[in-house]
Amino acid sequence: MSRVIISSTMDAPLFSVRMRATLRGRHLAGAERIVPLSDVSQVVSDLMSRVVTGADVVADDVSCHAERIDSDALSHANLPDISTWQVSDFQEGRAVAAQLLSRAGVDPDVASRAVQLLAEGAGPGGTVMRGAAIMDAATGVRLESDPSRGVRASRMDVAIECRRDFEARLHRAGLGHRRVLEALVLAGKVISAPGIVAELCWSDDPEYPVGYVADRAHGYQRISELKPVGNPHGGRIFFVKPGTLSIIELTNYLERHPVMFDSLGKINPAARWEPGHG
Ligand code: PML
Repeated sequence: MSRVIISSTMDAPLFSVRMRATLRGRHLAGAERIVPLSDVSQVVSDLMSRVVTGADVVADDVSCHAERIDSDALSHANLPDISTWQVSDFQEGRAVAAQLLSRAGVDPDVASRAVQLLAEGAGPGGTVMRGAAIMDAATGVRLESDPSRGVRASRMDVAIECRRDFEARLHRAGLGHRRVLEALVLAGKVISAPGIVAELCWSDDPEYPVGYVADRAHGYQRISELKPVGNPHGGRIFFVKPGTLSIIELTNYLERHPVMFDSLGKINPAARWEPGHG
């Protein structure tokens, strides 16, 4: 029975629905989904209602855009395994992040500098970037063409028939916050990109100190604290192995190539980080 539903949903035309909210030109919130046409209006309404009911800061410009996806171009992929490292404070969290990055193949010195860069604000003059920085994993050279906009990973989602099950499994594991699934899906797409070695991320939401390092071999590795609560700095850095893809091709893949996830990886219980794990 469920097979019939899955195949009929998969055959329906799919739309990428993307919401973005700004205040005086500054990015406030964004979210996106890939859904069949029949779900577009509900998803538009869900995404728009986040802006109304969400933060204490009210946006002055909100746009929601729906665009048909070319189903022949759609890739299917598996979400990475999830682990959570409990650390005592953000300083330890940042040291763990640097170790996880170097375990993934980022030069150790580049890894430490990258953590510091995100802590200080990777945009011009220490501002928070709108998208992600792209960094050469061996040299630390910044490669994105616009250092204030960066690159925005986009056009990825969980297959609609899997969403409820994934949300329920994450909820049972204590990972029901919507940021977890959203970040997991984004990281899943980023580490599927040719030439990507790892991703480092923590939120610019002052109330959300959790962040992660993701790489293909070790999955989505959450770190319980990467900044003190109240700190508005955050962002993403994508580390690349030089010479795999041109930055134009990589950016095009990350921003435009649609990826749908139809399986959730293993969810490991949270564990304390002990020296030697790396
Ligand atoms: C989590 O796994 O708890 C999400 C961490 C990163 C959140 C990034 C963001 O929402 O901006």
